[in-house]
Amino acid sequence: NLDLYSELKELIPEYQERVKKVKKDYGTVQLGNTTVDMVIGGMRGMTALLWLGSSVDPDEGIRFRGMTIPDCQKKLPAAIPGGEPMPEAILWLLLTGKIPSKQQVDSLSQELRSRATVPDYAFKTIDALPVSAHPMTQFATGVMALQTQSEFQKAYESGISKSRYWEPTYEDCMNLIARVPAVAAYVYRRIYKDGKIIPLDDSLDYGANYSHMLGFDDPKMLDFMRLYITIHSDHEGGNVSSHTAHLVASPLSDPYLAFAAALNGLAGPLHGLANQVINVGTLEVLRWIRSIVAEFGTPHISTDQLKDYVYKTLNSGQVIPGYGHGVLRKTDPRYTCQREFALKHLPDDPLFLLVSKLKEVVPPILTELGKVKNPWPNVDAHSGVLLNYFGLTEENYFTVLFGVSRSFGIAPQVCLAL
Ligand code: CMX
Repeated sequence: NLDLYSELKELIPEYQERVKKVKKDYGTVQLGNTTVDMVIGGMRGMTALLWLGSSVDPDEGIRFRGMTIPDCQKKLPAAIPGGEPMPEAILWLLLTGKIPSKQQVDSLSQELRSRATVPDYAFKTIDALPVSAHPMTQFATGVMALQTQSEFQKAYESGISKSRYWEPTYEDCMNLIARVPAVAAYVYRRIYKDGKIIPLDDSLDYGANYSHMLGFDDPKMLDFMRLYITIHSDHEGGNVSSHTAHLVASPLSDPYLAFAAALNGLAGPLHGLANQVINVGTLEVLRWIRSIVAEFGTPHISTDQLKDYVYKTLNSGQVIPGYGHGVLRKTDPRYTCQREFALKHLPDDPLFLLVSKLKEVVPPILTELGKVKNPWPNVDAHSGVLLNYFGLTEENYFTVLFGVSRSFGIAPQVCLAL
């Protein structure tokens, strides 16, 4: 099938049958014991949700439908020869479990562009907020304005059969995914630029268009945006944004409501669970790196100076941002692929060199503390420096990029969990 809907129309009834059979055949099988630590730790280490799109192994990191990030980079279609996987391809993979052809991905790009028109009142709703409102508040508000277009809500009110819930849900997911870049880009332009909307370019794919609408047209940035959205799309069900969307969608709240709730979770650094920290991680990392540069007056810092700074941060009672993880016990593959991107495209950037040096200096010091379960870098240790290199320097906005990406991972949960 060239279009995703036709593909899902075949797959979803089979999937629904499979889930029913698993329930019937294995419904009473135990999946583990619940410990006090698990409960206090916010379900950490507990198998608690059916999560189709991705899984996170402590040693290996994320797999999207069984595929590692290097697998995705090798096998998913790219927009340019040798380039990064396209977000459209990860969406197809997340929803169907199949690797799409370039033709299927191009058709999905076209479909998303055709759905991308944002009603003017969504921008006006954002305009009602002070420009000083946090970018995530403005973004979530824009998403709630889009909710008025929910197809699921209309279909439910008109009495649609339960077995067909997935169809208007799918419509909502596709419209939502198609429209969030324009809303998110507007938030950026409104806060940091001239407030003028840069229209979608019909010749560009999803990731490239988001970068273009933000105002960044460097081909390398376009490709980084494709990679960024792909690797941030999902991270199993234990992280706050994915988990929240799943929870909010369960009483049949439509995908807009579920996604807006997820964004509100994404915006909150104070709930205390590891995955909630993901969302402030990038921001803190770049600030921390900038604070190192400010202290020494240059990004060219010796290993000893850097060690001293890491100890100084720890001694002041702070964590080293970008290091450690609630689940992972090795270097995050999302860090590694961004490092490889940097090595290919910006090997001499002084902040990248500083990030590389930190990777040598920080783990032994964290190991020395004797309590840190994972001394290795996570996804957030890298993304900020790459965005900064391409000119997207406003750290407060970074969580919005993460939010746009997360709309992808939510789609399989809400379409297939019904
Ligand atoms: N720097 C200093 N100390 C750290 C640390 C770090 N990077 N990572 C963990 N520790 C400390 C913890 O604070 C904890 O100390 P206390 O017992 O004194 O409270 C101890 O080591 C044990 O923690 P843990 O079990 O290894 O880690 P948690 O699961 O509790 O927390 C996380 C995970 C991510 C919150 C933590 O590693 C951290 O704060 N890292 C820095 C912030 C960061 O990079 N966040 C982004 C995470 C990205 C992601 O999840 O993908």
